[in-house]
Parts: sequence; structure tokens; C-alpha cells
Amino acid sequence: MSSSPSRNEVLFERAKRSIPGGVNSPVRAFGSVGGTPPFIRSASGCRITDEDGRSYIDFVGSWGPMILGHAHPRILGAIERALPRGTSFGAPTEAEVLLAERIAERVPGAEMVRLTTSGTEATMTALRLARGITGRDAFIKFEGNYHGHADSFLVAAGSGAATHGHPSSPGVPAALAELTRLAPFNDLEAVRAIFSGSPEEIAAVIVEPIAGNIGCVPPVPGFLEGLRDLCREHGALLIFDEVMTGFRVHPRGAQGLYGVTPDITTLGKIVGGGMPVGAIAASREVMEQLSPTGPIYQAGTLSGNPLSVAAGLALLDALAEDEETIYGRLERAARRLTDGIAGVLAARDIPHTLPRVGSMFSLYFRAEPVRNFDDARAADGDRFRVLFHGLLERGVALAPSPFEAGFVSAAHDDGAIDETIEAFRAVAPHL
Ligand code: KE4
Repeated sequence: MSSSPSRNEVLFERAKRSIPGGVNSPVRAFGSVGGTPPFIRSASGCRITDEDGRSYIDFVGSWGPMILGHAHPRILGAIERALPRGTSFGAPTEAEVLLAERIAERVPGAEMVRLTTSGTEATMTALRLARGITGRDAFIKFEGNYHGHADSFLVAAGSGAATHGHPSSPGVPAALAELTRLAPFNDLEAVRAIFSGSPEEIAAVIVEPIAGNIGCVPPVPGFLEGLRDLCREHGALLIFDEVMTGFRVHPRGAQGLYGVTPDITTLGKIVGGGMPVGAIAASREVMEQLSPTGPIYQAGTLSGNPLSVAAGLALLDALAEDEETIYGRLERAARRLTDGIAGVLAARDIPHTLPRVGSMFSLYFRAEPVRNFDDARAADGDRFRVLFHGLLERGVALAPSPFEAGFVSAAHDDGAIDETIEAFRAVAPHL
């Protein structure tokens, strides 16, 4: 007996008539797992609730910002206090100065900061800075790394670009794409060869210091240090795209965790507390090349928006006030989760790899380690699809793609983690 369509299904069909794919960002459309995405009505703590009234333990966390959980009272309170003063002025505010100072205090490679309204704008600006400063046009990125959707980065990109099978998007002029030089993630020899083959041509190397758009792939020992040395040797700028890892894997980001300081850092997600944000951070010498102090142009109507800045300040201050406790709790919760999942899968001899760095993790159905995009693509995607929907039916929401990282928040208590492990146990016989 066919049941009447759910609210999610009705909304998805309606959405597809007025929004491409029914979504405002492709990965939300469930392209790689199939089915109907839940339309979310509300969220609180570690749970989201859809338009059918069903709740899920959420490991997407809006793709990273919700490190303290959804609708955190300190963040909502900060937005509520800012709201009556107006939503946007197009003029400098004190709060933007405070946020820039907080980021500069905590990001090792930062003396100055410029805010934007998305991670894409931040990485786009970082590349323009590197090109403007060096006078060179080519740059190196890694297969499967995703740096937002600016033209130059949509070559062998990860995340939604990989999910929908277009890692190199149409619409990017060949002449521009040619300036994007590619290397496999974690392959220092490939980077060395590009530099040797193109002396004086490379403006920058941009890297996700922990790849989060292939799924979660940590750097192999020496990889980041090697990039730092090669950039210094060849006069190129090293850009750490920490839009995802910034304030996520360590209070000082991946650069704090691994002790490698880039020339430019890009940030997003957590620094806006879930409101639209991006940021470029670097030394005074680099940043003062940006307009109006320097010739390299960059701008944005809503950059430093008062509500985004209020939310970002509240989140960064909450994280800093209780650093040890919060990051310790994130580590323990994420370890409890991945140890529990590994136990369930190992008990059924299901080959898997469960990489984790702090509270970001992913799951590949593949016995061998995943070191790059090719390894990730070789994992069993069908098994992931069965797992994804099996968990969703049992009230657990993973990211709807094997090429995404999952996030544990400080709101994922032992109960939620154990409930998740039990859901894995229930689905495991079907994998
Ligand atoms: P935004 O333009 O989406 O704010 O940031 C782009 C970006 C830049 N750099 C890194 C390392 C990123 O992970 C992102 C965006 N992350 C994806 C999730 N993997 C956003 C989700 C989406 O595209 O809807």
C-alpha cells in the first residue's frame, strides 16, 4: 500500500521546480546516496528535526560550524543582542576589530585578518594575494581538495564536485584551468616535480592541511613540513585552507596541531558561529597588500556583517574560555564513537578505514589506508549508501557522501554516541 508522500518528499518536489536540484548547495541533494533529503525545521544540541517531525543525531553540523552543537544559547544570545541594533551597516564596527584580534591572537600565521562572507571568497582572495605578491600565475592544489567554487579551484575538486562526478567543472576556461597544477594529496615528490618543471612559475601551494573533502584524510608525517620547505625554496606562498580545520582540530587549527605555519590561512565555518563568514589571515606584510593599503583588490557588501561577527565572537570566546575541557571532551566523544563503530564492523569482518583527527572523522569501506583521492574513490560506495540510509532510518544523519567528513560536537554526549553505535550495530548485518 503506497503511503502518502512525506512532507520532505512534497517539499523536495516543489523545491526542484524553483531551485536547481531543489537545493542551494549540491551536496545537500543526496546525489551520491540517493533518496529524499530531510528538510530541516529546527536543530538543537546534537540533533536536527525535519519537516516530518523526525529527529536525527547529526554528524554534519552544518558542515563544520556547529562545534558546540546547534542553537547554542551563547551564540543565539549574541545574535539576539546584536539584532535590535541593525543587521548591516556597510561601515566599520568595533565588533569586527574584536573578531580580527581574536583570530590574530589564536592563529599562529596571522597578524592581520580580512573578513568575507564565505570560505570561497577567502580562498579566492588568498590565491589572488599570492599571485599579486609573486607576480606568478600558476599554483598547485591537490586532487580531491575542495577550496570552494572559484573557477581556479574547480579542477579535480572534492566535496560536492566529486560527489556529483564533476571534479573539474564545465565553465572554467581551459586557459585558466591550465594554471591549476595538480598533485595527489600526501605526495611530496609530485609537488617537487611540479616546482622543478616550472621554475619561477608557481605563486602558491594551497592545501587542506587535513583533507576534509575526500572524506577525512590526515597528512602523512613530513608532508606539511615538506610543503613548507618547498615553498620557501621556490619563492611560492604556502596557503593552508583551514576553512574546515580552523578551531576544529585544535584551538590553533591544523597549523597549531602539526606545528607548520603557512604564509596565508583561510578560515570560515566556526569563525562565524554558523552565520555567513570567511576570513583571510596572514602577516602584516602580506595582508597590507590588500586594498585599501595595497594594490590587490578584494571587497564585500556584507563582509564583517554584525550578526555573523557577533556569532563568531561568541563561539570563539566560548571555545577559548574552556579550551582544555571542550577540546578534551570533543576528543573523548569522537574516540568513543569511532572505536565503537570499528568494533561493530570488525565483529562482522567488514573491511573499513575510520580516519579521525580530533572531532572530524570519516568512514571508508576499504581495508587499506586512504592517503589520497584515488584511494578514497576505490572504497566501496555501495556499502556506504546502504549504511547511510540504514542509519538515517534509525535516526542518525551522516554526511550524504563518502567524500565528506563527519563532525562530533561538544553536544554529542555519551548517550547520543552510544545510540549511534547501536544504530550501526542494527545496520551492520545489511552491509
Ligand atoms: P564556503 O564557500 O562553502 O563557505 O567554503 C568553501 C570551502 C573552502 N575550503 C574548505 C576546506 C571547505 O571545506 C569549504 C566548504 N566545505 C563544504 C563541505 N565539505 C561546504 C558544504 C557545501 O558545499 O554545501
